[in-house]
Amino acid sequence: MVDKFVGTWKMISSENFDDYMKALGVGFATRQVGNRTKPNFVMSLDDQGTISMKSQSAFKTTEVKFKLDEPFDETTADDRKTRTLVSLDNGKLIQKQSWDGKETSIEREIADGKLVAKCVMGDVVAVRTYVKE
Ligand code: DKA
Repeated sequence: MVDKFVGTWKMISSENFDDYMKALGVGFATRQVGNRTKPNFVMSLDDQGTISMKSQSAFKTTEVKFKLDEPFDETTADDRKTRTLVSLDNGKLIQKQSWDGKETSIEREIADGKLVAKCVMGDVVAVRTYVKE
């Protein structure tokens, strides 16, 4: 089921990301870089069921390795230290990050051959779209 997400994806659009970063508490300087950066999202899956998700850019490369439904510690690109859980729900890959009593989710789905990442923090939603390289 996660196979459809595997590959290298290049970001082509990003909507409302500045507001999403503000809602996360990201400072001005990092937001400026975050708004300018067009990362690649690289996902792989090994035969033990371990998933690797990388966000690669000139600004920063981050990688997490995990199994579905098994919580793990993550350090995000903006340096939050989160407890993270990734699960599959109706074909969507849902990444939930919790830190300091807050929670955000990144819901990824494949729509029309594109990978769409919906980033939700409270009532703020950003949508980032990727195409396969
Ligand atoms: C995505 O495009 C979602 C990325 C979420 C990053 C949140 C913090 C970034 C701060 C520079 O896959």
